[in-house]
Amino acid sequence: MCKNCKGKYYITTPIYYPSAKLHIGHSYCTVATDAMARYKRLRGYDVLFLTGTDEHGQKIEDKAKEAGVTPQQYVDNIVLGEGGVLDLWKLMNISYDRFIRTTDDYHVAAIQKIFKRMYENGDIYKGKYVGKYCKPCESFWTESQLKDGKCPDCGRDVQDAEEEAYFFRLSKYADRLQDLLENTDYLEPRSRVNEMVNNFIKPGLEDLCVSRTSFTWGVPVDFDPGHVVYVWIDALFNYMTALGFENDKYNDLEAFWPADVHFVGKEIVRFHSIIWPAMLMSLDLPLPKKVYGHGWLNFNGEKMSKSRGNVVDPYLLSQRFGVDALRFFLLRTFPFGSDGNFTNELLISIINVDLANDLGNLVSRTTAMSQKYFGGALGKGGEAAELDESLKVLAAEVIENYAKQMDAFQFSNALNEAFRLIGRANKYIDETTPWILAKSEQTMPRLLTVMKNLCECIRIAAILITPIMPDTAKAIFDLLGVAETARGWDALCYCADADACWNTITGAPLFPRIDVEKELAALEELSKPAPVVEEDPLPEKLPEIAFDDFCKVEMTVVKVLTCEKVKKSEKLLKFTLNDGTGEPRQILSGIAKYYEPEQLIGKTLVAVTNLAPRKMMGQLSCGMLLSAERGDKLHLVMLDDAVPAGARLV
Ligand code: ME8
Repeated sequence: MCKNCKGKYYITTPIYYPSAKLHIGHSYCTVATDAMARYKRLRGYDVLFLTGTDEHGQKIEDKAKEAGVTPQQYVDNIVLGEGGVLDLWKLMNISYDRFIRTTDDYHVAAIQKIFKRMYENGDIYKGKYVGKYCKPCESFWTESQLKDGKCPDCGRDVQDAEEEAYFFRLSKYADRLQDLLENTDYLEPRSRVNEMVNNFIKPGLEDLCVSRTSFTWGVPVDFDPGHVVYVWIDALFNYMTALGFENDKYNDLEAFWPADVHFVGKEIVRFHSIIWPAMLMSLDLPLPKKVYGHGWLNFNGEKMSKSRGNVVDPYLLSQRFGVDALRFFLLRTFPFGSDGNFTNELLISIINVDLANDLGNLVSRTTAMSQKYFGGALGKGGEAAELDESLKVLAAEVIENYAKQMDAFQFSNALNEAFRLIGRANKYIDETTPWILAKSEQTMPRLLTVMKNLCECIRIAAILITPIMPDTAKAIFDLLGVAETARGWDALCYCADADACWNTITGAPLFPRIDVEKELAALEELSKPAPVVEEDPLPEKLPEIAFDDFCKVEMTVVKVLTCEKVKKSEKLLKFTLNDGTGEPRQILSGIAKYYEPEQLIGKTLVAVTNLAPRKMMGQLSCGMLLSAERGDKLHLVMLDDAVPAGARLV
């Protein structure tokens, strides 16, 4: 380990189901994990931050079928495609170190070995499963676990399930699990411990069904064809296979396992605090140090879900407000362990109050005054006063509290601390009235010190917000001309004395104030689901014809020589065409509604050239141009210009 390194730190997010595009709720956990990873890096830890996707299971198989693609194509599109999972994490500035997909070969092979090891040590055995299955949650339930006959997690209907299956001896670990939850800090917040112990362990843990035969999109049990491994075994072990457990792809197990913390949403705490440790116990492996179950983000008081049509789109919000503002909002507004209610009003208000008024204003006032009174250069000298001491004392207190809160995953409280310093600095401007100090030569030294104190408060606050708003912190450092070496945790000691110097510049406001009414209206408009375009009905089917009948139609490639509207007709265009014979051919076509004549000159079209000529509006039409029609839309059949005039369609 390097001399300055504080140690290893391994942190994970849940791996996401790529069954639909991710929404702001998914971003919540990943942004929190990213902030923690950045904080630990700032503190000098060697961090490994893992995220990824959980790609197997019946739900994915069903969705792929619906979409008419293979399950692999389906997940590839959501993970790698435009606007997919990887794009979203890039947009949200997620600094993950490793990304695992459970369809990765090394992971699949490792899961097969893990399953076999538990089979061989007797913890997995073959039996028959009779019970209930919730497809959306990929969860098995016993009759007694159901809530009003429905899935206790999501409240949806469950289906009967009966099949030959493998079981994991979960019951065997009940006592050890209860001890782990009750007598260690394994699971946080503590409020979740009672729920696990009282609702799941005390009523009696039943053995867990860990294989399925009714679908194929999963990791095959290699010693019993037809069975696929239960998705949660496949998914949970990602935390270890991504380090090299039972595979040669990576070699970090010794350095990073056990994980320091798994961040997970509250509804999957059960899997992480019962099934996961039990399987690790079965394999005699060290347990992760902590599982932290965060709350849910609802939207306007309701659970966010695609079927309700109320999912909040992180792309849209980042576009409107910037990624840092969104990251800040998520971590500043909702205490990490509790549920939160997302509303657009709240988002705008937090941006306006904290970011535009407090932080943004402090930075722009300070840089503007530094420019105005000192041309941006705050050199040596100055005159200190007693009042300055209060800033120094507060900064030390804020730094200490901030660290305590971050170490306890309380992002909201930690940010609160940083904003106490920002608020105090704003007040310091009002107390010291720099614009009055600037009026006299005699008070200029005092003004110099006031400006240095302001810069120092901002620099310290910027270090503290770095994990949450990395781009904003950098922008602030650049405005204040802070050296690289003064941007890290080790530079968190307050110094605004006579030797301190700054070279500030001014820039555009960091967070312009948002017009609430206008923005709410714009968001409402932009969030409206795209209008459903009703497909025109298919044209009626025609009776079958003999091949000979088809051969009677002469279809020839033609080039448009001239094209013009027919006088007094709204419908007709008159074409002169080169049909390869050397003689121009005239055809009238009722397509004036769809094309401007000039658009068509030079185009390569297809005409029926053995149709009996007929007169239209007094002019002769020798043939018919082919077009494709559905409902009220029409497109002329156009060919590549390389196809020569006179070529016959066969
Ligand atoms: O659970 N608010 O994947 P997932 C907050 N594949 N968090 C939310 C949320 C919301 N509105 N909606 C979802 C899975 N989440 C499994 C994990 S780990 C070995 C396997 C959170 O895509 C949810 O709580 O359904 C979970 O932690 C995460 O998003 C991924 O959910």
